[in-house]
Amino acid sequence: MGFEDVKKLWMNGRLVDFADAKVHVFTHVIHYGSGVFEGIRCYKTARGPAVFRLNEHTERLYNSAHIYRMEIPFTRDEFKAAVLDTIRANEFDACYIRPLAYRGFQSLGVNPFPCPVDVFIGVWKWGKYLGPEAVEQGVDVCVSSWTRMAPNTFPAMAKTTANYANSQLVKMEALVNGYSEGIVLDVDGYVSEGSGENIFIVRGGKLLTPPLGASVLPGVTRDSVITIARDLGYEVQEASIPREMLYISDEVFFTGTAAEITPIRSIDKIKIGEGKRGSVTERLQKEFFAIVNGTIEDRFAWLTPVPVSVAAKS
Ligand code: PPE
Repeated sequence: MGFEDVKKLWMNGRLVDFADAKVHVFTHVIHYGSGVFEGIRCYKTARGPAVFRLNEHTERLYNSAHIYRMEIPFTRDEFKAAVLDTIRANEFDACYIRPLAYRGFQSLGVNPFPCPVDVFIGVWKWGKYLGPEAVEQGVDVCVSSWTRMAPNTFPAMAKTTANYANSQLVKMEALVNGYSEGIVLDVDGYVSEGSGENIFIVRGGKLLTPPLGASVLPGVTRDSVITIARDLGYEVQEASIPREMLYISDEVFFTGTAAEITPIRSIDKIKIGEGKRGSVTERLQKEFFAIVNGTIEDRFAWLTPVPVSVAAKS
């Protein structure tokens, strides 16, 4: 996985050695999925490492905690500074960032209230999520036999560890059947998302993506792609997508922090479009990667540079 070069993690306000970043087995989150988290990427640019949409990820983390009645014991500014500190302490020029706020060690039993809210931030080098070729070649996926959690069961707008029980069922089923990923339908049978990605379809030059009511995570990459696409002159709509519309789309792609923009070339062994990355997907990828890698102007102010002179606490 590439944890070998991770030197430090941030835990509850201080940087600790990788080997010391441990929790007790009686920690509440292990038993009851009482954690909220983020996945963020830091990209290498000519002007040094830069974190992609740190403000939006921070906001979503605090929103997830709010939904679960968790008080994160750090301000948003302290949290953001901690993310930058952690990257710097590891001397990474590019990495994946995993913050997690969770109910800690105090007592067991479903009631989480007696447990403290602990926070850690880990970083590591994470390459291409769905394989090294995926971003150019596209991936072969299936529609899952599992359904995404229904509204008013597990809130999809909260990125909680508990939601990933459903994601794991989707992912494992896809993998054992020889697919890279599964697309999961919502409780009404409409397209929701991938186990760890949002999804877009392209038909007649127009983009469609499921609305937030379809039990999707409000993806930061989803929002970025909507913004970039509109800026480039494409029409984008949030709309319910019936399963069969996937098969007759010109292009389908996943978006996510880990997956970035990954084309889908077949679904349930049905070829999508030409069976390879489509031109709209490629155009969006080109713009997205140019922004995150800092080779064109950061016109939406999405990058936070990692300052070279932050004093790392230890
Ligand atoms: N839906 C789900 C279920 C999801 O997990 C992610 C991110 C997204 C959509 C896209 O959201 P965003 O990253 O904000 O664009 N999945 C994260 C975790 C993947 C993992 O295996 O862990 C990620 O991409 O970081």
